[in-house]
Amino acid sequence: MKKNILICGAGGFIGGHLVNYFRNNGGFNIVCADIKPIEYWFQIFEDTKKHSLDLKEFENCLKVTSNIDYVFNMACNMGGMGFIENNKAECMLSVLINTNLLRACKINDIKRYFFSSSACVYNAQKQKQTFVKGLKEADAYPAEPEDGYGWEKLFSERMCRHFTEDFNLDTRIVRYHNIFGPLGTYDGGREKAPAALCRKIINAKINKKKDIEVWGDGEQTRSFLYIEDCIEGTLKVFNSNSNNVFNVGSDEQVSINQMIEIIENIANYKVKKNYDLSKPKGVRGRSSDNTFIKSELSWEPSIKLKDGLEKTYSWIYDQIASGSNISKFSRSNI
Ligand code: GKE
Repeated sequence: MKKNILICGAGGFIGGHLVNYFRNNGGFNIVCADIKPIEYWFQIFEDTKKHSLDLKEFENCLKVTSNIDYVFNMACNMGGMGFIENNKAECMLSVLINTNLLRACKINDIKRYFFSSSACVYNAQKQKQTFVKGLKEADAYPAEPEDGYGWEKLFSERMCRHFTEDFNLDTRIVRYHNIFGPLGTYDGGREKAPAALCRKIINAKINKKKDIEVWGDGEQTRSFLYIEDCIEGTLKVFNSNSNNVFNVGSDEQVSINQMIEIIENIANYKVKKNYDLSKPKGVRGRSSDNTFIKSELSWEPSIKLKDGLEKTYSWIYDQIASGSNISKFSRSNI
């Protein structure tokens, strides 16, 4: 008997790649749900059942989880710092998605529930310097997460835990650390730094411009995880027997200026960096400590930042060169 899998947020970046993973690793009936109209979904597959509906509504959660075995909640209103710093209430409303999905999963007796949390839950005091020590899972407490988005993710992690403890709902949780790759947002306001800086350098090269705008002073540091490693780590955690929270992130920490240099080399085009300190900067330094997932699940990411950026740059270049600038990947209002 084929198992039935529901991917919430299937119209988005990570959700779309997850659907594709399950399509290529057969044996599942795949049900997709996303608030966006289907024509705006980043990846649309004929051989999946698709629902365009708002999962903040309990009735919709009940409907899509009926007769489902496994649920992946990849759905939330989010984006890079440019979005989450300016849409704190909207990001917190994603708590309705996770809450109502958990309630519906309990009623529909789902076998396992996956929640996509974020590195934005980590204590801000531990991210005050550049090239900080990698964040371990315990570093989320004492709690001082990113305002808005980070608090929702941390609260929703705890709700998952209590649904496991009180109602025996089997849950899995990962904290993603800035996932990037093709078939994601690269413009419009929700994009994160890797795609944004690829886009800026591509546009400078195409238009023979010599400079780009960089948010902050460029010395802030991050680690960035390529989408293929993200999917692999996600399945490692989902298929494990552990209800613990796991980092799914890279420990290859770089400054934004260093990432720009990697992209310049990919583009074979040097740019002058105009730093705008008024733009959203987020934390000063962040990276993933992968000790726990390595010891528990014998897994760690394997794709280097440079290799992931090459694939991402090339995909964004094709999008821009083909004139699909108004593409669904460069809109923020949906
Ligand atoms: N988005 C963007 N666009 N960021 C830029 C740009 C630009 O053109 N230029 C420089 N940056 C800098 C930002 O100021 C920030 O310091 C750093 O790159 C990373 O920004 P980001 O990728 O938008 O987001 P963050 O890593 O700060 O935070 C994100 O973390 C994720 C989890 O790791 C969040 O926005 C969520 O997307 C998510 O929680």
